Amino acid sequence: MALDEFVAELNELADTAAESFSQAADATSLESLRVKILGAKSGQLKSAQQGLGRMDSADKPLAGKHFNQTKKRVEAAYQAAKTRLRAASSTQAASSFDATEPGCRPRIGHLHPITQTIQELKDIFGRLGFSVAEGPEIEDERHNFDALNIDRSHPARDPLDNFYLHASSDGIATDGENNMEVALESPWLLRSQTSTVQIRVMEENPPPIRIVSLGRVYRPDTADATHYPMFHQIEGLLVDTDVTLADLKTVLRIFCSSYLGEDVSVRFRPSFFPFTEPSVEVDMQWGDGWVEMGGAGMVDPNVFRAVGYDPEQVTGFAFGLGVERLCARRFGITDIREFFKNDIRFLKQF
Ligand code: FA5
Repeated sequence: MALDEFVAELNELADTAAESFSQAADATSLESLRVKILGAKSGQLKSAQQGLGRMDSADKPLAGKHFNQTKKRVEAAYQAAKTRLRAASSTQAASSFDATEPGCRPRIGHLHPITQTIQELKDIFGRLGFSVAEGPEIEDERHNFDALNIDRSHPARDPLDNFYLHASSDGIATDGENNMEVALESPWLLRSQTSTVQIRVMEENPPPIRIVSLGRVYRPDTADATHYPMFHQIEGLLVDTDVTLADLKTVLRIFCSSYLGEDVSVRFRPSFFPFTEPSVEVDMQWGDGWVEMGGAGMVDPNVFRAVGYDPEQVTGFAFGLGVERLCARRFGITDIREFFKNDIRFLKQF
């Protein structure tokens, strides 16, 4: 094959290919053109390359050079067409955006129902003149037991009924670093009740006192519909002169009606707590029956003495209610374990 003829053939192939690529209307037709012209097995360029073999050997270097230039030109034309079609399709996508179509509503998170309940309880008691006090979840025995008139032999201190930290109630702790048993003056535990905060508030403030404290407490209870090993309590403490059990009942009844939004009956049953005298169990009506919401009573004189108050001068009432049970009562939830499963189908109802 003569060199002139080969060059003319390649030039024509390149012109036609550039023309065809520039006219390709969409990605599918561009792809079939690519296969027809640049295809590795039987594309036009491949067939033209076979002409090289038939050249005189003197012409081969020049012919080869020309073939490579042609190939580059054709490939460049293909790339240009590809870029052109891609740009066109994204403009088309942008112009097909319809601002009047209804959007997908983003899912907005919210506070956990127990956190919402805590905020609402603080609001209600705030309106009744109670301020909010805080206390630590890791406590010493003085605040969880001693100052609350729970003596050393009381079963409430049993290690099986409490989460002691590194320690048993006999004051022996394991020193993790040295792996030795060390005596602790007062072992620590996860508080089993928010009554600890009564002590902390009275230690730091003179009477009168009117506080609520809300937070987590821990007990090794088996989880069931009304129990969980970690739960929340709301503690209330009112100390003044001439406080009576009637005041306690009135405050609790107003609170229950405010929180549950109806005239709820509250029932007191005689009970015993070392830190109140007399003590009562507080029940609220639920349908035809009653549910136990917490304990309450008049602050025991020994508790006043433990914090340096004079029981001849002051009287007071205290109560401690279960927050999960209150929230469950309000929303008709029959199993408090639902609060801790973190099942979004349950949580999103609140
Ligand atoms: C107390 O914890 C006393 N500190 C309450 C108190 C305070 C009495 C002030 C007098 C003066 P009790 O152990 O009964 O009492 O618990 C109070 C409430 O916490 C229960 O009525 C219940 O509503 C809730 N509760 C108790 N254990 C659990 C648990 N495992 N899971 C969920 N709620 C619980």
